[in-house]
Amino acid sequence: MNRTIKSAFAIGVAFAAATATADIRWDEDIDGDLSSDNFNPTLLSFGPGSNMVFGDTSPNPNLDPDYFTFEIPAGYELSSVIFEEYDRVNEQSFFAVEIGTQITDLGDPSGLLSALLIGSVPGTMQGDELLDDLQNPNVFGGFMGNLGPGTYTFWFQETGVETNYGFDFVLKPIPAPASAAVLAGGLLFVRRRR
Ligand SMILES: [Ca+2]
Ligand SMILES: [Ca+2]
Ligand SMILES: [Ca+2]
Repeated sequence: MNRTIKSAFAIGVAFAAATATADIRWDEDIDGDLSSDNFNPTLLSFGPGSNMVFGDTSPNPNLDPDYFTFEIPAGYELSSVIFEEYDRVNEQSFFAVEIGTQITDLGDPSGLLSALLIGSVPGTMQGDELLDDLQNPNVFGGFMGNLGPGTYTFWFQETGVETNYGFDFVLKPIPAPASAAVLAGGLLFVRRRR
């Protein structure tokens, strides 16, 4: 490889590495344990596109629940939640979300937007999309469509075994309503006819 190609390649690799790490918003191996206090979740800063969160949880010696909060800015929506990492195949881990900056009551699911068990049923395993399961959960709650602008607190825990896990929360611009697009097209058409 000549020098020019080599340096271009090195820049390409450096850029790829930078973009690959830029969307990791929290990694417990580097950033420490996500809050175990449901009233004071770890506040994460998310941006458009991919927002990855990696952690681990253990039932011993004390249960390590992980709570984190993020804001979906105006004009954006949560369009996908990918179960990026999960190193257990026969376990069911608990995953829940509440609107706002805390999980209000650990013993009462009625404050939750959605609560589900993930990890062992096809469609909820490593690499799978979880937004559909959040919409139609197997424990409690549910909602229609994508999650719009606002503040949300997520809760993940596994009471049986130690588990590594990772999620990718994808924020995308809210598409313009089809009727607005049709209207805009119609106005354009009228203007052109004049
Ligand atoms: Ca924790
Ligand atoms: Ca943890
Ligand atoms: Ca799914």
